[in-house]
Amino acid sequence: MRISQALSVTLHDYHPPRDAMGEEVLSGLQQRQKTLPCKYFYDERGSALFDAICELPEYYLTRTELGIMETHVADMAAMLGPQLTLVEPGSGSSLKTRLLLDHLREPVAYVPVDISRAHLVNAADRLNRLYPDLEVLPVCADFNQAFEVPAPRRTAERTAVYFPGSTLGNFPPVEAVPLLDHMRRLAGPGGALLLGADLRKDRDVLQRAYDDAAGVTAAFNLNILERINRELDGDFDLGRFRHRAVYNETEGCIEMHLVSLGSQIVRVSGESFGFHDGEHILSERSYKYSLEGLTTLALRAGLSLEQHWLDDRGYFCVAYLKPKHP
Ligand code: AVJ
Repeated sequence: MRISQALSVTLHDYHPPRDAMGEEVLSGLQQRQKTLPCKYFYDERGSALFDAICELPEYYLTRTELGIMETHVADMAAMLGPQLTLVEPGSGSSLKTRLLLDHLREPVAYVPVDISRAHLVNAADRLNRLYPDLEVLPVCADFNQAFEVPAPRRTAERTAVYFPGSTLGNFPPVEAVPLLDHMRRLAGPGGALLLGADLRKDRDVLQRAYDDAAGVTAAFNLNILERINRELDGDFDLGRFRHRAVYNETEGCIEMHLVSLGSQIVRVSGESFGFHDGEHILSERSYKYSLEGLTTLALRAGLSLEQHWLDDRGYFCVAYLKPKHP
């Protein structure tokens, strides 16, 4: 871990080495079902495209979650309590966080954790200027790997982990349980978790949210190939892959694919990968939950769902979770 000064904030840097991406990408492409880890969507362009996705009419998630937050933020802040250290894994642009910060009583520190360093530092710097009484302590890390929450100068009453945006949905249940368990440990025995989760719903609504008319999600999906070309010496022909989003009803998840148009051979870091016509790379899974499913998942991670808030259509859920055995 490196500690450095970036803009107005001190950065705790656990950024994985560059070859970590190479290893994960190559091993994903070597599998029978070729896959790419979705965390690598978020280079600078990918992060900007994701911000654009959040504004799309079809992408109801961000808007709906924000609506739930706006309506119930006072309740949430009351449950979270005063003098908090708020940790946010996968903080991105920290858009929803401000609403929460504005309602918390005397929050002590905000710890945004993100893999995209430039995006993280900019967001942290902005918040640091906006909230002079708050200690903003950005951590650059893959939040699924080990990192420590930097100690704020003032001691906090408790630690809460804010995990909005249905980021949890990117993890299949076998990975979601250890991840939630990790967050429970970050929060500690007296801590809490505020979690945003997308709920199961009509297939067409879901598929449109991941295959918008303007093609922003398609550009977001294809951008991972461009990143591989640039950073891992790849030669993907972006005109020969097509974006596809399908709802897998059995698994309860949206799958994003990159479909090969024709048979072709692609080289990445000196290795060759053959594609036949119509073969696809699985680039992202986005799990959708039922309330019961979410409750059981949380229980398996030692967390009990104490309270939850929904929008009128029941599209999205924000849940307040506490360690089962404090
Ligand atoms: C950032 C994981 C919540 O799954 O909805 C948006 C990512 N992918 N459109 C999601 C995403 C395609 C997003 N999460």
